[in-house]
Amino acid sequence: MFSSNTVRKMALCSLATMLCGAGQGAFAHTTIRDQATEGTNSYNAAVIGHTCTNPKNGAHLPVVAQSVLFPTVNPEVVRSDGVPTTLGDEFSIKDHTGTVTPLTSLAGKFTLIQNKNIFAKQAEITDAAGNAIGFYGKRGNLPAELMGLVPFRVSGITFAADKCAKSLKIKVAIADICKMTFPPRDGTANLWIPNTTGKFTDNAIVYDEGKTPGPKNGSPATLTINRKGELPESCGGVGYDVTVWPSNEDIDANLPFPGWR
Ligand SMILES: [Cu+2]
Repeated sequence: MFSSNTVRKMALCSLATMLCGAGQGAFAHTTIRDQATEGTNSYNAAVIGHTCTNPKNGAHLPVVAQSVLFPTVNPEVVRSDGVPTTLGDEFSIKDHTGTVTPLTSLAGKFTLIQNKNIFAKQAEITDAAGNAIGFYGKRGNLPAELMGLVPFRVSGITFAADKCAKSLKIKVAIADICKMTFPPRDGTANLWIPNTTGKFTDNAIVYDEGKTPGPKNGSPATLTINRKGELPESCGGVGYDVTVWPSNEDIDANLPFPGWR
């Protein structure tokens, strides 16, 4: 017997004629459009790959709102070789005056680009210092059979010349909302977050079919920034990837927005 979640995932797969099983397909879920290269500002977008499906009858609902959150509150920074590190050890950022400083936080490194083709109301989500840490859109309408692009800018991030990071992978927490119910239930929103949290408790809208519920087993979007050129000679050809994950407290505090909290 199919669970409602199985039926929902099957409906999503047939809707977009895509492989949903692995949950990582280029056209599955909500993703980040492009990989970026270190050192230059880049123009990117959140790609809404599909809308919500009512688990009872399989009906597809338009996306009416969205929240996008970059990890800034106690993020977990993980090196693929297991060596402990920090963002500031691996990366730096150049401000508009040309001053280079260690990248201590991702706050303020993303800017929402106005584009009202989906959401009539757009705003940034900011921290106490006024830095953008994400953004939301509401009063929107993305029909179920279409895909959506929500553009934003990423500040140029530079890789430390004496370190061996090949890429920076930023895990982005996203909620695509079809009904403004809070907390969301299966069918009212799709949650692209690492795992369930204190506020977002429904396994059915966090984990793909067949995935074991648990830490980092959800499907957040990934923004990848790649090192430009070869690794430094001192790396001996061996590099690693650095992944930044949002904390549960960050998601609970900052993914909700006025009208959906
Ligand atoms: Cu999907």
